[in-house]
Order: sequence, then C-alpha cells, then structure tokens
Amino acid sequence: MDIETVTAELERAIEAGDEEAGPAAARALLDLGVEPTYVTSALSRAMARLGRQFQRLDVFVPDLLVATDAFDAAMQVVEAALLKSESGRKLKGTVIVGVVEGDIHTLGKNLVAVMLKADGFQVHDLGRDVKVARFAEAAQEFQADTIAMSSLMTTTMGRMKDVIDLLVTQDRRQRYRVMVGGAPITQQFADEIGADGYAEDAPDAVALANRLLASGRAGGGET
Ligand code: B12
Repeated sequence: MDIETVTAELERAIEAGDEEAGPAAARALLDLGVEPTYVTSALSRAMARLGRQFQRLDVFVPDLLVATDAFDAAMQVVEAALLKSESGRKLKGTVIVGVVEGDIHTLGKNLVAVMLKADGFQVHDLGRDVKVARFAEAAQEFQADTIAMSSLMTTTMGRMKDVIDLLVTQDRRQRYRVMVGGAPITQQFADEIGADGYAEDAPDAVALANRLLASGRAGGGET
C-alpha cells in the first residue's frame, strides 16, 4: 500500500475510534519510511476534523472518547520511534508541562511533551487539570527552567495568566521561561498574559523551546 492510502486509513481509524487499525496504520507508515512527525500531523488532522463534527453535533462525547483511545494507541507507536533517537543526547533544559486547571484535554500536551523529550529536553509531565499553585510548586521541585502550559478551552485559558501572576507575586517570574499553547491560544493572548512564547503545534513548540533556551536567560519576555 502507498503512503497516501495508509494515511487515509490512519485518519479513518482515529475518527472511528479503532484501537487496532490506528496503531497498525501508524506502524505501517513508519515502515514505509515517513518521519514520525508526518504521522503525528495525520493524527492531529483526524482529531481536528472530529472536533468540527462535534461542533456541528454530528458526533458526541463518547465518539471523542473512543477516538482519544485510538489516538493514544497510535501515539505509543510514534513515541517509540521518536524517542529512539533521543538516547545519548546531551540534556538541554528541564521543562514541566501540564494542562491547566479545569481542563482534561491531554492529547496535544502529550504530543508536545514527547517531542520535547525527543529533542533532548528533560520533561516532567504534571498531567491534566493541574492546579495553579501546583505549576509554581512543581517548577521549584523539579528545578525547571521552562513551564509549558496547555489549554483547550476558552473557559480554562485564563488559568495560564493565574499561574504567571502567582509567579510574579512570589517574585519568581524571572526564573522561568513560560510557553503556552492549545487550540484557543494565540500569540496575542500569550503577549497579553505575559508569557514568553506561544506555538501552534508540537514541532513549533520544540522550535520555541530551543529559541528560548538560546536566548540564554530565564523568563520575562521573548526578545
Ligand atoms: C478530543 C476532545 C475531547 C476529549 C479529550 C480527551 C483527552 N484525553 O484529551 C474529551 C471527550 C474528554 C473532551 C471533553 C470535553 N470537551 Co473536548 N474536544 C476534543 C477535540 C475534538 C480534540 C482535541 C484534541 O485532542 N486535538 C488533537 C491535539 C493533538 O491537538 P491540540 O490539543 O490542539 O494540541 C496541539 C496544539 O494545540 C499545540 N499545543 C497543545 N498544547 C500545547 C502547549 C504548549 C506549551 C504549546 C507550545 C503548544 C501546545 O500542539 C499540539 C500538538 O500539535 C476538541 C476540538 C478541537 N478543535 O480542538 C474538543 C474541544 C476542545 N472540546 C470542547 C468541549 C466543549 C468539551 C467538553 C466541555 C464537552 C462536554 N460537553 O463535556 C468536555 C470538557 C472536559 C474538560 N473539563 O476538559 C470544545 C471547547 C470549546 C471551548 N470552550 O473552548 C472543543 C473545541 C470542541 C468544540 N468545537 O466545541 N474533549
């Protein structure tokens, strides 16, 4: 089978929530020689399409849940391929990642975490529904230099500002580079809340983390 056909099969499998066909198609694509990021783009595309169907009430939460399981299963295959090249690399910086309080959308955050790891960052994943104070506490606990926050909902994106405000109150804001992302987040929002950077997808998140690292200083605004 050719790459195009298998890609279509992968996207179909994710949308249908097929936990066997999804990973099988992901594996087949890697065997055909595509880059792992090609597969993650296809996975994201399928989810975005499902999101639009959800908005039109063509599919419902249970459909999203089975699709999430299929996405996770396919991601395990891609993760193994992504992390294969990681071993032996010099560690870059330490990043804590998490989905903000009130939000349980984990797929994008997981993708960002894996790709940062694959690029040589040490990543501590705080999971989902992470309380505002926990971000600040974990940054200290893991001696992080970067805090990466994800939010998928307009109703939860405000928690990102709460975390930054808390760091300011604690007089610790300058110690960390703060990255934000997720479907409703924009560069303008990132600027408004005083984050150091925003990226639209996982590959851009990695590029951003490297840019912030190369800027040679802790947080406080990307120059
Ligand atoms: C799958 C899904 C779910 C699943 C989540 C399962 C899971 N474990 O993640 C389930 C079924 C649980 C769910 C529940 C709900 N959902 Co929902 N969900 C989605 C859906 C369809 C896809 C999200 C996704 O996984 N995308 C794929 C990933 C790979 O993409 P991504 O998350 O955008 O991440 C990429 C980038 O954004 C970026 N990125 C992400 N994080 C970060 C972080 C940093 C630092 C950086 C730099 C970049 C970055 O890189 C990622 C990779 O490229 C979206 C639709 C959409 N358009 O996003 C709705 C959506 C987010 N959900 C929505 C809603 C309303 C809900 C519910 C309230 C539904 C309900 N009635 O119960 C609940 C809320 C639960 C809660 N409290 O969080 C709305 C939100 C609307 C809003 N208010 O803004 C959306 C937009 C759907 C819609 N069009 O209405 N959902």
